[in-house]
Amino acid sequence: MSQQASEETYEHYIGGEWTEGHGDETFESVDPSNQEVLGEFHRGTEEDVDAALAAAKEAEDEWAALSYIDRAEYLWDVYHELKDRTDELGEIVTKECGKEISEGKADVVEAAHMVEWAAGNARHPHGDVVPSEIGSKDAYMRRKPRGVIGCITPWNFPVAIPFWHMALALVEGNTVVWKPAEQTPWCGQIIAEMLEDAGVPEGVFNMVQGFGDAGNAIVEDDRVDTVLFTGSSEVGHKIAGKVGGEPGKLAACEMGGKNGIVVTEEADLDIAVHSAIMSSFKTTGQRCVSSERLIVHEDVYDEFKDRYVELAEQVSVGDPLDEDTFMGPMVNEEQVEKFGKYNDLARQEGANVLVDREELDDDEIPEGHEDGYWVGPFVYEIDYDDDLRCIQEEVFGPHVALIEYSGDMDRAMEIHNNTPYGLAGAVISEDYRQINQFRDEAELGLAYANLPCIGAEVQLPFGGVKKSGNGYPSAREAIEAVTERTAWTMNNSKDIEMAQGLSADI
Ligand code: UN1
Repeated sequence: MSQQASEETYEHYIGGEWTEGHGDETFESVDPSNQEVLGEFHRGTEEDVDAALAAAKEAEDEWAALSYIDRAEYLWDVYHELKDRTDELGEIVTKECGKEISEGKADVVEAAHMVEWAAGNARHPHGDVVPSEIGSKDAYMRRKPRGVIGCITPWNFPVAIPFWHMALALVEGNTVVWKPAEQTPWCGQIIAEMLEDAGVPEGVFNMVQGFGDAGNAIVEDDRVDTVLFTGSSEVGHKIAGKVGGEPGKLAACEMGGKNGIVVTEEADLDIAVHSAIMSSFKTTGQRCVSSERLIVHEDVYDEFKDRYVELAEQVSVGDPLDEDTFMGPMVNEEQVEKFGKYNDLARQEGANVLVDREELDDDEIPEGHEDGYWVGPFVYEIDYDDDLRCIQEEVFGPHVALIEYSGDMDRAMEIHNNTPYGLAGAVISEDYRQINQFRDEAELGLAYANLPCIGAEVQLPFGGVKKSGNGYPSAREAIEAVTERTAWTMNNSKDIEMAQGLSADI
């Protein structure tokens, strides 16, 4: 696919074939910086998902019978392609989801890292040798593929997250049915072309473009052994609830957060301000790890506030392909509206607004991009109260609350942990005791010290606790969701001897 909008209507990839599928409807991929149409895509139906699952099921045994190393070979081709085409694909990511160009490229780099990690994993040991109570017994744990993995991925990392889900699942011997986000079908198309070009056997990898109804058909089908989901809390909770009730089926979901940064009285304020700006405004606040709560000690509050506000007023919003841009547009109108609603809610709940760039001035909007989904930072301070919705609910935008606290780290941790979520967070401090308290007490899947709370590397587990997720659909820990374990025990003697002192006499 070229970088220009095309006359072609793009198809699903099912059983090694490109197909229009069963439905008549199409949908468009739209550049959020100017509403230019980037391509038209067939919208998948339940019948298309059915066909993809049938293909995945049929390919299952042959794929599982290959060695890990043979399966990984296909992924190495994809790895080299991602490396060779990082700049080109990074621009496509930026065009399709609006994040600025260094982030577009980083998305592709992260995908390459994930594929490298998963393919390299093929040569790593895959089980545990376990001691037995009986000298003549061998015991060990084997991993086997689960079968068919259904993957549903979000628009904000349209290349990296699909590979978080799929690279390891494939190397471990599963077949895959994937639905890319409806906002980023172009990236979906390119990934499917890459796997096709790498020669992945037909049926092993299948892609159905579309919306929630197609996603739902994946979630509800009994042929799917594991559902991997990364996306909104609302959808993730439904999936976890549905799949959780079915024995034999697994769901690993990674959802949102209301991520906090604690700036203590011992903080280096250069690090604090820099980390907070990065965490709040990169990706225009649209990472699941973006920070919307800054919890700052009273001794440093005024200085931190002045410096943070000054920078938030200045961060450049603009054409995401321009290397000087810090924040691109939001992804669509719906996100802009949600951002506006939460800004209003904060006002109603008593916010003292410090930066209001919700609506940009005309001269801030880049020429030729008047139709983009533009917003700038919205920053406020608010007296802390447990019940305030604006500091409890995820906005997924550049909406940031400054919360002043007094007292010690116990108070900071109380405020920090008082959200339903537990994805990412950071502490900024020069005092190792405070840092260690944060490490030990923060209810988080990803915790940082003296860093932004974004930018995790793929070789670390990525996922949340509390309402941020169940299981890990991504990175290292995803092995638990895409493999089954068999505890294997073998007797090497002619006698039967039992553990726990159980008598074997008949
Ligand atoms: C997301 O926030 O939606 O840790 C994914 C990071 C990236 C992945 C973010 N590696 O910021």
